[in-house]
Amino acid sequence: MPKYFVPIVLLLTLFLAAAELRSAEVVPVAPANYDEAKVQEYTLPDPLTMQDGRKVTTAEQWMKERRPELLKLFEEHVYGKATLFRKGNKTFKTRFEYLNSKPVYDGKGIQHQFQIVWYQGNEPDENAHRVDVLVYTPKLAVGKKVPAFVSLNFQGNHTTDADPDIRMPVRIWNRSKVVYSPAKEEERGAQANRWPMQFLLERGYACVTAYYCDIEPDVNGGYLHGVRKFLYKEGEKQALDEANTIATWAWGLGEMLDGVEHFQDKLGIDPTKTVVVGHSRLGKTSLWAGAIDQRFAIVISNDSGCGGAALSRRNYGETVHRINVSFPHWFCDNFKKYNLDVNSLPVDQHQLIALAAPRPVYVASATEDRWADPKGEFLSAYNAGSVYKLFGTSGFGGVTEPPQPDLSVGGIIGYHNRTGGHGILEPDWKHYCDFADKHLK
Ligand code: GTR
Repeated sequence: MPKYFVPIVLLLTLFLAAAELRSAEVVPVAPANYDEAKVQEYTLPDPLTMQDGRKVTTAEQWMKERRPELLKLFEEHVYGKATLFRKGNKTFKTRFEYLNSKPVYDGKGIQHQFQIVWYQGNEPDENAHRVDVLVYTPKLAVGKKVPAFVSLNFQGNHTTDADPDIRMPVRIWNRSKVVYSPAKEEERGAQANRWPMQFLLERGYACVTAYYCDIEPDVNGGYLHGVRKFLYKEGEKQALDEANTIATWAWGLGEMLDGVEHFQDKLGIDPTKTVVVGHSRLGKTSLWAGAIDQRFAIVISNDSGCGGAALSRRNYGETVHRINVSFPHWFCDNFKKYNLDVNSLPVDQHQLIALAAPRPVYVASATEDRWADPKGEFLSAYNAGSVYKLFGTSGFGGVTEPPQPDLSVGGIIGYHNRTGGHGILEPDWKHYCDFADKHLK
């Protein structure tokens, strides 16, 4: 063997490894495009064509074959499988503990609080993981039950309403480092403009909310500080197609619904009439929750953008590459494979909207929220229509063009584009109540 052979092979290997690293991770993220003329051409995968090429022509075929196939593709390539949360694999238990109630808003409603307790062993010990759930229910005739919105909040239950008795989270998690600080009294009601509790009570809806970081902190590496601490040991690497934070929060929404079912008489909520709704990253979460848990009667996405309602194939605003670099802990690791080649993704987000079928589904954008790509969100809603047609429903109600701002359009798939920026405000909630009135009451 020539004496330079070994060093040359070594150098070559090092060079190739470095090149690999560069292409996989270090390619700079392209600046966001906001020019419609620069949106590249794309072909959307057809919701009604099976992977083996067969056409889906009946509602039954959709439910039995295509829906499970798509769900699996979304699990494997986008959100991750929640295998470890499923019965039979679950290494922890769930218990619900009712805490308290009192009248609110001059007797218009009742505030309830309960806890979801996740624990191992016979009884919850100091390692148990607890999530406070806050519920506002309209005052009702005894024995009556109302529909409810089920939704996670960003900053703690105490920020949704200024009421002094709302329990504060033990930890408010930082979103860039795995550190937390205590909640503060002055934060009470700080997010009340996103949670018009009195309005919802007057419209006859209950609202069920919990702090999303109570389920699991929203930070890379935070998974050992939420419910997934029961699933992994420190340093243990999860599989490329395993659930990450969005799938964990989505599963958590299902646990909240279990709690509602458990306490339905006390809370006065009809668990067959729940609307899962979320804003932004929590809108991505509500769409996924509605897909994996068909007990949610209506699914709503508010300004969810990339990885939510917006089509992944449209390079407008936030892209798959950008989101995976900024938030590596949100989606399963397989999703990162599409950073530089989004057209090879076997699914796109209109198929996620279609996973709500035949249930009513609603997508909302905001005119100035270009990062979330309002047009891409509209197109998802539009392209989900073919699936709803299988069920003989109104689908998108014949809508073909994005509507003027603030107008709610559609059929069993609804859509609006609120004037203004990224947020979930009373005008959005008004449309959600109108939509739910139409489909639930
Ligand atoms: C942004 C992110 C969006 C959206 C938003 C939010 O930074 O790029 O995808 O999720 O955060 O959740 O507020």
